[in-house]
Parts: sequence; structure tokens; C-alpha cells
Amino acid sequence: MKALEGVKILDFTHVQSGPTCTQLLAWMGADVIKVERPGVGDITRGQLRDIPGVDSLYFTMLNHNKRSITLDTKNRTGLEVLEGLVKVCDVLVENFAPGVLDRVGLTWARIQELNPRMIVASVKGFGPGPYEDCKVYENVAQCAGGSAATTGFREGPPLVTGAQIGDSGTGLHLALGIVAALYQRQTTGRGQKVLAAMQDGVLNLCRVKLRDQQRLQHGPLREYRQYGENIPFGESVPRAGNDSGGGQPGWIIKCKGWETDPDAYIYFITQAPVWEKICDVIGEPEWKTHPDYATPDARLPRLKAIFERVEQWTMTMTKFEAMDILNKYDIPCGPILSMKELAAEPSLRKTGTIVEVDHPTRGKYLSVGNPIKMSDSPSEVTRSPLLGEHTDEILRHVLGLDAQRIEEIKASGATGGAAKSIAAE
Ligand code: CAO
Repeated sequence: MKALEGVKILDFTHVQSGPTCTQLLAWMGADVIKVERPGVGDITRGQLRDIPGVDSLYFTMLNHNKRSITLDTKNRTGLEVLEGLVKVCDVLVENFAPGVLDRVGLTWARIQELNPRMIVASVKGFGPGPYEDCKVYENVAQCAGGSAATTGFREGPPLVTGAQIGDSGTGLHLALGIVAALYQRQTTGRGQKVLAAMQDGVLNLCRVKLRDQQRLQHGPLREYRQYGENIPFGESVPRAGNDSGGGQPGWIIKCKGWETDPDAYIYFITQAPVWEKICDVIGEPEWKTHPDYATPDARLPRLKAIFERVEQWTMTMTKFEAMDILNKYDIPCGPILSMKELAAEPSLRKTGTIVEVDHPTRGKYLSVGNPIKMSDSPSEVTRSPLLGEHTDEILRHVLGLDAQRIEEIKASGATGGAAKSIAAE
């Protein structure tokens, strides 16, 4: 048994944000039926391709454990099939541009008529407001949600981060909303609409920066390096480089080999409870009692110099050697691990956080498995579906259609081939 066994998801998602959400639900046991446009499918199947004619890693890594049905939802028969799926599924997940679902004919009122228990979960770029009609991609959300303004170095331009907090982050938020709505439905018997806007999701993840915005009204942010460098603060939270977002100052510093290895760095935290151990390790025992260094407050204006001193020490060893020594003393730190190093990390393979998946046309590839580990609902990662691989199976077993009806549907072009659109009728 898996946690979400018995839950049927009508997955009308594409690109990254929606597929991340439904992939998580699939890993937790939901039956995820991905509806794709005949002949084309999710646009990412063909984007950033590394092997000609083969589903891209972009697609395969976001669509594990799902089934695929091809359906032209702009064709009358296709829409009938889609409505049939609405009747038998528990959740419809979509991340189309605003208004698309209504144009398909699946308004909230129509969905309620078909299945009042249905939960309709959407990712949109923005919630209600001036930008609600805008199309949004990852970096737009990072910029509009406060991440870009607070990422990067103070003297440089805003930066986007490699972590897909706008897409995958919002997919995660949406998945939580869906599970909560399924739980509430047990009491109310009704479905509901669940909305996760990418701007909101990013802002939620930037919560500590809105905290700092308000702290600014009461004085400079003393844990930001610029305080110690006597650089005045402006009206909004500045970019903090690699400063820690919390109360324990930290910074990224060089390790042996940094001249040639772009990832030969370690994140070092001068956590107050282990300050004395830090002084001993780096060879500055007198800092334990020196009035300029002995207390966290005394250290704040001197953070730049302190990290430069720590760096002199870390530059004499690799990031892994530094990690071994610092961990012995309980000093918080973390090596900068490259994707190459992560891909080869045995402990991540062991826990299933990195998995090797076999695919009929691509062969073996690495993917990130389910990062959420449940003791009674372990996840097994199975490959993404080929386009329309499960069309027949879904028509027959999910919708319970007989062979004659399936033939009629196919002859209409709704699942592939040339189909007449409703607009053309
Ligand atoms: N059969 C027939 N038509 C289909 C179909 C199917 N199976 N599946 C989708 N379509 C049609 C839709 O009906 C729609 O047509 P209309 O515009 O004529 O109504 C169209 O395909 C999809 O439209 P879209 O506007 O969603 O797609 P896009 O590529 O132009 O925009 C995106 C992509 C991501 C910018 C937009 O979907 C969006 O803003 N989504 C919400 C925010 C989001 O999730 N962004 C993150 C994406 S991941 O980086």
C-alpha cells in the first residue's frame, strides 16, 4: 500500500511546475493520468534534447510513475473523453496560462456539474491582481517573488538561483494543498479549488527577507557584512552575498585547489556556541578572550576579517578534509558539492534520492528520486511514459469503454491523427 493509493489524478500539466507536483503525488501512490496533445505532448518532450528523437531528460525527470493518454481536447470527442475522466478522477491538476481551462470548456461550474467531489488544483504565475493574466516562467517568478532582489552581491545586479523555487517550489506548495483538500473532502464530501501562484510560492520561500525588510526600520542589519564594512543600508533589503539568512554568521570560503576547481569552497558558520573551538582550530586561541572577538556582538563589525582568517586555514586543505576536522568539533560547515560530485555520491544512491532509471528509447539515466521518505509508503521510481503509451488502457480500464466505442474515438481523430476542432464545426 502507498499513502495515496486509490487517488486518481487527471494530470493536465506541462513544463515544470505542474509536472513536479503530480510526480510527487505519483510517488506517494496516486494514479496519475497525463493528458497530452496528440503528436506533440508536453512541450518539454522535445526541449533541451540531448539525443535526437528521444524524450528529453527535461521531460523524463519530471514525469516518472505517470501514465500518458493522448487527447485533442479541442475536438468534440476528445472533450467528451476528457469530461469522462473528470467524472472518475479525484483531482484535476493544471498549469495552463490563465483562461485556458475555461476556453477548453472546463469551467469550475462545469466541473462541479460533472463531479462535485473533484478538486481542481492550479499553478498560475500570479494570484488575483494587476498581473493575474500574465504567462510566467521560473525566472519571472524568482524576480517577482523577491528572490532575485535579495540574491547576489550587493554591488552586482540581481541574480536568479539555480534552485527552481518558482516552478518546483510552487509544485511542492500545490501538492500540499491537494493532499489537504483530499483530507477535507473526507468530511465535507466536496471538492474545492486549490491555487498556488508562483509569485506567492517564491515569496513564501523568501519569508526571512520580508522579516529583514521590517527590521531595517529599527536600524542596520548587523549580521549583513556591509554593516561591518560601514556601507550604509538603503530603503530595502540589500543583496547579502553569501551571508547567512539566520542569526549565525556564515560565508563561503576557499579551500585547497580553488584556483582550478570552481567548486573548491566550503560554507563556514561561526556559530556562537562553538566559537572557542573555532579559535583553537584556526590557530587564534587568543581570540577566545580578546574583547574584539570574544562575543557575537563584538564580532559582527569584523566578520569580513574573521572569514578571511578562517579562509587562510581552509585554503591549506581540501573541502572534504576541512569538513572532517570541523565536524569533529561540531562546527557547522558544508562543502560546495558540484552536480558531478552529487551524481556520484553513494549515500544519495543508497537512500533513493538519486536513482538510475532505464528508459526504452533513451537507456539508463540518473534522476532525483522522491526527497520525502515515508516509512509506510516507500517510493519506487519508474520511467516516464512514452507519448500516448497508455491511451487504450485508460479508455478501457479507467473509463470502462468497450472496443466499439474505443474504435469510434480513435476514428474521430481525438487521440491522434487529424481531428476536427470544435471551433471548425
Ligand atoms: N489538446 C488540444 N489543445 C491543448 C491540449 C490538448 N491536449 N493541451 C493544451 N492545449 C492547448 C490549450 O487549450 C491552450 O490553447 P488556447 O490558448 O488556444 O486556449 C494551449 O494549448 C496551452 O496554452 P498555454 O498558454 O498554457 O501554453 P503556452 O505554451 O503558450 O504557455 C506557460 C506556457 C507555462 C507560459 C503558461 O502555460 C503559463 O503561464 N502557465 C501558468 C504558470 C506556470 O505554470 N508556469 C511555469 C511553467 S514551467 O516553467
